[in-house]
Amino acid sequence: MGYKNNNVGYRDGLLESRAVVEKGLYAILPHDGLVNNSIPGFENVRISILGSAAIGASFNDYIAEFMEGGKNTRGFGGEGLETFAYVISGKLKVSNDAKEEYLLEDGGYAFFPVNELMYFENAQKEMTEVFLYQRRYEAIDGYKAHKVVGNKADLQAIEYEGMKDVLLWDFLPTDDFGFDMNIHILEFQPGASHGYVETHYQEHGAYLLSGQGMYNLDNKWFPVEKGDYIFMGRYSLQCAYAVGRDEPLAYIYSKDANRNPQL
Ligand code: UGY
Ligand code: MN
Repeated sequence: MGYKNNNVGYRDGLLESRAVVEKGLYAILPHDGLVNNSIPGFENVRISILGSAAIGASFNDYIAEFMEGGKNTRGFGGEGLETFAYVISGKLKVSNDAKEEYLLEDGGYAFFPVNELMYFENAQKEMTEVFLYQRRYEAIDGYKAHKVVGNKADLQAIEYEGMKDVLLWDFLPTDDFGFDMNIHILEFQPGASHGYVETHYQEHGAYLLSGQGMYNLDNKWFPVEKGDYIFMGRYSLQCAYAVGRDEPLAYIYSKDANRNPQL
């Protein structure tokens, strides 16, 4: 059910949901509960706000479907904000005020540093699905971030913490204090899992790209699948088992990095 698969109207059974929202701690927003939002600048785009300050996140996440002619000519981001876009499927033209243009296809991504607005245009007739992120940049003296544009297919997958059936892709530099966050994809083959229950300061917003899993948040287990969104707040216990039969459990997620907690 839900607007994303055009399956709206009355359902056969009772209303029910897998959603959990523990503000500030963690949340699961299942795909069939997402709603279509209107956001200034986005035209012909079906977009849903996922993570935001209202749920306890220090960032905004969105899932966007650019329909035919879908665009944003007003600019995504703004004063003090850094932005990231990942094309799940389709073709998206991304540009900036300097009129630099990038064509992103499946797996394509773009990070624009603080204050550099991102403009979008669907570059095909069919729908283009995009995960979007923005956050207030935390600057430190002597370092700055730079624009990064690429495609997942050109990145080296890393075996995650010695596990052959768990792969990690890092989209932004991991050795540059100019960057105060990173975006990654983690992919677990069916049956694979984290090696331990993580407990850490950093927060995540994760959009599930494929598969099914059992996700542990705060020592409770939740079934999740492709199209769901998970927010993990600071110190939220977290780990997963991939339980789908056919496809790996994979998600794209953000993680703040390279900064000392504010006092
Ligand atoms: O990078 C991470 O902290 C990641 N392993 N967390 C997660 O998958 N929940
Ligand atoms: Mn983590």
